[in-house]
Amino acid sequence: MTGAEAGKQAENQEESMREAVSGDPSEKKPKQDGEKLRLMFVGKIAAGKTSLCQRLNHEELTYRKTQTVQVLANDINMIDTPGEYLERRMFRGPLMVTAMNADLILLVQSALDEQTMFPPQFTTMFPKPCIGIVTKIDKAENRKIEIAEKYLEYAGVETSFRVSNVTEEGIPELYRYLEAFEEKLQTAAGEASEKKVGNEAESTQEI
Ligand SMILES: Nc1nc2c(ncn2[C@@H]2O[C@H](COP(=O)(O)OP(=O)(O)OP(=O)(O)O)[C@@H](O)[C@H]2O)c(=O)[nH]1
Ligand SMILES: [Mg+2]
Repeated sequence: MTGAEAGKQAENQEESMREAVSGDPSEKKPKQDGEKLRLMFVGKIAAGKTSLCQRLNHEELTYRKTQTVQVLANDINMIDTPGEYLERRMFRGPLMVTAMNADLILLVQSALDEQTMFPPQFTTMFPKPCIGIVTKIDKAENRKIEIAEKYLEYAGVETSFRVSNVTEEGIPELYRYLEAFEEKLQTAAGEASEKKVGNEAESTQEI
């Protein structure tokens, strides 16, 4: 091996070692299960919950009536509920229990619906933050979209988004909000675990 060849080989080895240690910075690290955001979707039959799940998962829209609670594991974990869970009072208990497994609850209201099934202050039944989503804005006039937003506001959501699952209008804005929410959640979890370690160290010293 010539000196130049040996130099090149050493350079290549160094490069692959650097990659092994730090990884390719342009590639996004796959999320661990505990790092993924868990969303739960609640809304009337045909409000557009499953379609929204498909959009957030970057899937094609395919109609499938949701018959039972569905857990969809992907980059974001999603709990899709059937409209019946909101429309029938007997399911309110299971809805509350299911919400314990979510980080954020999305109340879904179609802008084409003249009425709402969300009673005022509906969000108080969940011990988790709730946001509102107005769907079907591609088909509704502005007045109807505003009414749908009002319904969600009365239900007690923190903020709301207008989307179309068909044209994807509003989906990137919602996605950015969810990413920021996930980041905040991870920071809070990191701080909480640091505090716990600190407290444990203190109590060990006292002993
Ligand atoms: N135009 C339009 N149609 C939509 C939109 N979102 C959903 N749909 C349509 O509305 C219908 C019902 O959508 P789904 O997503 O299945 O509704 P869902 O809330 O999951 O209904 P359940 O599973 O019965 O509770 C389907 O035919 C969708 O294609 C939207 O933003 N715009
Ligand atoms: Mg569905």
